Amino acid sequence: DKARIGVTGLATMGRNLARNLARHGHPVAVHNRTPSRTKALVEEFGDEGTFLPAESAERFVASLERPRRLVIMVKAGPATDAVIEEFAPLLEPGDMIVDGGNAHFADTRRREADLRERGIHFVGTGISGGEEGALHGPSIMPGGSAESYESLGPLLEDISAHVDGTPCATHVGPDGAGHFVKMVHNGIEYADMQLIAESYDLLRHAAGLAPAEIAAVFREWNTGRLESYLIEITAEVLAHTDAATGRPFVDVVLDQAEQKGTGRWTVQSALDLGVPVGGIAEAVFARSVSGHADLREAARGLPGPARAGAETLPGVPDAIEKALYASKIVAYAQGFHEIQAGSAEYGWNIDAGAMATIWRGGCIIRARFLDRIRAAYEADPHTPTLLTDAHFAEALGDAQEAWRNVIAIAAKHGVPVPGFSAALAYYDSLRAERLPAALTQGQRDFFGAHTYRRVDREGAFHTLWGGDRSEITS
Ligand code: NBP
Repeated sequence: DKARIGVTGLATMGRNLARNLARHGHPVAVHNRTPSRTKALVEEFGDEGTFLPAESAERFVASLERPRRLVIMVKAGPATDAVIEEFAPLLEPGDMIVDGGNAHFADTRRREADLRERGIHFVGTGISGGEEGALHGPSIMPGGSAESYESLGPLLEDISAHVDGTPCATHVGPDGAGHFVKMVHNGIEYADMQLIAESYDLLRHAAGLAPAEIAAVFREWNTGRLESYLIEITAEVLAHTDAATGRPFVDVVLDQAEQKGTGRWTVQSALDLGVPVGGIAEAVFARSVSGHADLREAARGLPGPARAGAETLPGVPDAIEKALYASKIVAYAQGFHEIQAGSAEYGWNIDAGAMATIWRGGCIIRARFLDRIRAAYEADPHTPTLLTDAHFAEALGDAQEAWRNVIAIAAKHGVPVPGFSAALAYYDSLRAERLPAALTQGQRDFFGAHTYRRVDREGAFHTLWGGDRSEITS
């Protein structure tokens, strides 16, 4: 008997994905460059379902029913190309290669175009939720052809997370659309985590609360509109005590955040697309700043306010909750703007509301909040920004005093809040009647004759700055 699907690359992710498929009753062929991993998987978990182990690429491909569905779960980058080159010659027109790794969408576009010429469907697929998600139900974001989704969709939806009976998997769009959306998902995740980190920092150093007390605040927030996986685990981490020292765990962890690159890609891509994603960019930069131990060491003695420490500021937790919610709305609005811009640029026709829907389960940013985003797109599928949705606009209005006060308190006490500040600046920029960009245009025309447009007439104009300062049309 043949396998319905095959997985090659059986490290943490591939192995759990294969087990997930087997547990759902799908016979799964398994293969890994180093055969010991394949053996170990079957030995340990062989009784969870039907596994068809193969040592060689040929045997692996031969064990798949046609059209073949082959999932690659190897280290993203050159390894993915190597594996494609190993398997593609063994496949036939109509077969499908699913790349479930964290590939850059530009690589996915290149691979898809190449394999399409050879008659093979290449399905770059974002898979979110880490190893737990892969095993128990991830959020799955497949790109590639609509035809391939007809064949793969039922399998992927079956093993994905489900929320209210709806699978957290859907066809995102052609070629690199799936990996693009997964990338922006990760960028949003960076922003969300940064905003939570700033909230913690303020509760600690402006409101003077201890980690255990802050854990209780997050636990409380998790019963309201901020309810989410990230808020939940924040409470867990803050409540944890280090066994070796008896100190709060958060105080024994080196304060230098690392990153694997998808947040950076989100910002790089946003720059290419001309989409302002300041909240996401500040989150990436905040990790970068934290890692510059040398700069931080050199600057440590610079003057500034002492942190409030034990000084208790009444009402601050509630104000921070409002600032966090408002800033979160902005970060997500920026991420969704990037998705819509990418969709327009590459002709993907992505349904933004459907992305919010499949992120509700399985992935790191899963949250009640995503239902609100889905509803916003249901109300107006073509809204230029989520900020103007009735629910979000009301929340932003309600947060005004708190949001501004929190940022002022942070500035006063020397607590850095780049995420909160960037979010508010974006909000104020969008709603401003006039922006100082008019002055920028004047400067550009002055030093570079770059021309400007006028508010009262069509056309491009230039002022003769070095001459009699009369205006000419250009
Ligand atoms: P890794 O990213 O650690 O990759 C290890 C796997 O790649 C092993 O199976 C290894 O085979 C194989 N491999 C390498 Br490395 N080079 C190869 C080559 N030239 N030819 C064939 N196979 C090769 O595994 P992972 O952490 O399970 O992640 C898999 C993918 O899923 C990655 O793209 C990752 O970015 C993505 N992802 C990971 C997570 C997560 O939480 N870990 C979440 C979402 C997505 P070997 O056993 O022979 O060395």
